[in-house]
Amino acid sequence: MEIEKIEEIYNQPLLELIYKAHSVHLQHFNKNEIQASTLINIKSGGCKEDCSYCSQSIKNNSKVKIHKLMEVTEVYALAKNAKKNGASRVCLGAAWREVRNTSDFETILEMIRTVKSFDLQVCCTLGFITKEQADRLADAGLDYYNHNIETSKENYPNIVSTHTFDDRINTLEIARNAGMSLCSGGIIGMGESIQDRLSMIHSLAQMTPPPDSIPINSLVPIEGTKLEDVNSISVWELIRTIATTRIVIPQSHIRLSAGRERLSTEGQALCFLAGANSIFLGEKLLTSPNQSVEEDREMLQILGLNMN
Ligand code: SAM
Ligand code: DTB
Ligand code: SF4
Repeated sequence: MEIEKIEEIYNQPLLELIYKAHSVHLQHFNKNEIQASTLINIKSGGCKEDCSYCSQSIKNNSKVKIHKLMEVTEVYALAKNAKKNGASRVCLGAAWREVRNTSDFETILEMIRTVKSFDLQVCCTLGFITKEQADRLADAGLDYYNHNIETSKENYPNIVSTHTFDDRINTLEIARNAGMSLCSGGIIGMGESIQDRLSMIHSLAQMTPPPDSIPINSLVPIEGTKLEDVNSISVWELIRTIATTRIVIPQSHIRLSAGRERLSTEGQALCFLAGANSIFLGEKLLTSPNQSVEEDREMLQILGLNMN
């Protein structure tokens, strides 16, 4: 779809936009179903990249604890808990620029097998990977590889200087060619223009096929990061972004991701009405808090949504 057409969709009257997005959603998904993934930060902090939003970059001054790779036994306990809470997928996140072929990589393969033993889907977000690593991850049973494009190609250099937008597209291709499903989306509320958001949606839509899972994060302004003082975007802009993504990319799961904690139940309900059908479940995202499992349970009950 041309970017001008995406712009028209984004700018239509809000209620019409939500109505159309909801209709598209119902054509492609079972109603009242929501997918839930639980994040585990298997390697925290100390990343050499300079992503300006990220608390785990050494180029930022946030007070995040630096931990080496977690033990497999910890992943076992956390995955067990995620299963108990009703998640269908566990996402293992590592604050790395890229995966190295040390014993850490073998440990990650073991973690993947551990998560799978609970009959959970597993996703990894480990930074850049080579073709050989992608094949080994897929062989270990990795279902999804997450690598967000974050923003538009045009805005990317304003947000990150240590790698490029095309580097990220290349990693996504490597993961896809190894047979894994893709999870890729971005962050809004980093000071980007509406045009940047449209361009990000356009880039996701142009992938063949688009990622199965599209996380829409709204910036969590973390103390010590370069973006700590950026004003939060309004929930209406978030709803517009979700609804436009739903209409342009009808068949993918759209995850209402970071930034959910600051939204009311009413705000989140509108995001679901606009086509979001996935959440992160659990007290913590990677380094910042998420809405609690108890609050999520209550919210899903009020809205009549079931986790699948
Ligand atoms: N290092 C890997 C990478 O960059 O792909 C994986 C970990 S990285 C922390 C995972 C994702 O978290 C990023 O791609 C970004 O979209 C999201 N993220 C990080 N900090 C955030 C923040 N402050 N607000 C919203 N999303 C954030
Ligand atoms: C994604 O798109 N968002 C998640 C996950 N994929 C890895 C991470 C959100 C991180 C929010 C900030 C933090 O907790 O540090
Ligand atoms: Fe953070 Fe990932 Fe960027 Fe490293 S590469 S600074 S972990 S977002």
